[in-house]
Amino acid sequence: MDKDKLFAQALPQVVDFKFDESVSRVFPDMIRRSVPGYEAIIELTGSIAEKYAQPATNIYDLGCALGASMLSMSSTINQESIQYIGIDNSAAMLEECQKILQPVIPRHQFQLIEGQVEDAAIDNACIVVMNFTLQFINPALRDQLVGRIYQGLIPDGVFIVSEKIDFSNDQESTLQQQLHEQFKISNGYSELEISQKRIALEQVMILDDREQHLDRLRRAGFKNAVQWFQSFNFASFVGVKE
Ligand code: GEK
Repeated sequence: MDKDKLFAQALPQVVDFKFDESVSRVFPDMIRRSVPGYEAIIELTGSIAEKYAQPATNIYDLGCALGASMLSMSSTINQESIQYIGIDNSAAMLEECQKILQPVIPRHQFQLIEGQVEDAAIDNACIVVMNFTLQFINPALRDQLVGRIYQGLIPDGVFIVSEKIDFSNDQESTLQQQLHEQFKISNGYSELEISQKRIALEQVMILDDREQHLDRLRRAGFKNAVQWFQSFNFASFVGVKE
């Protein structure tokens, strides 16, 4: 696995972050060293999924990147009639994802689609996972997308959404950001890497706070929606369709 050094040198100009080939090559290292609780969320996605898996249905991983959530779910769910559908708009990510899933999930049981999650058709779903991807979707389109996810779930289906979150309280926001920055420093990122990455993400990653997430889930129809995880400014929520 290549080490993430994308922002290690001073760049003449920091451009908006793109999920291209240079990112797909270092992605596992980048996400583990940048997202506190990432491994726990991925592992627990598998555990939650085991409870909600239903035969002859679909499981969607929206913004699947290298397929970590699908891998985790496939390790806990043992149902051959389930179809895994990973959607991502980065060809580079999907190319790597294909190589990772191929030896683990039978070929007829998964499908990778290159496209915008905003346009994805979601149906007959027992589980929809969106780990760290809603934050990259245009905020004006988020309600509609979560509404379509709700519509595409079957009864007793679950939506898992994990995100970097904002805080309505400025003091909490500052402290959580500082703790996150320390997490990155402890994981070997320099001040320069942290600040250049922050600039690269500024325009492309727009955060919601906990209340905005829970309100959106409820507006979409999820009467039963909770936050189940938090590690500094990273959180995960579930909505169950009753
Ligand atoms: C994991 N879930 O390992 N449509 C489709 N894909 C998109 C869009 C879009 N509009 N915008 C961004 N992406 C994974 C990690 S990474 C999170 C997900 C991160 C894709 C993008 O190409 C990338 O692969 C993924 O969403 C976000 O749990 O890097 O912080």
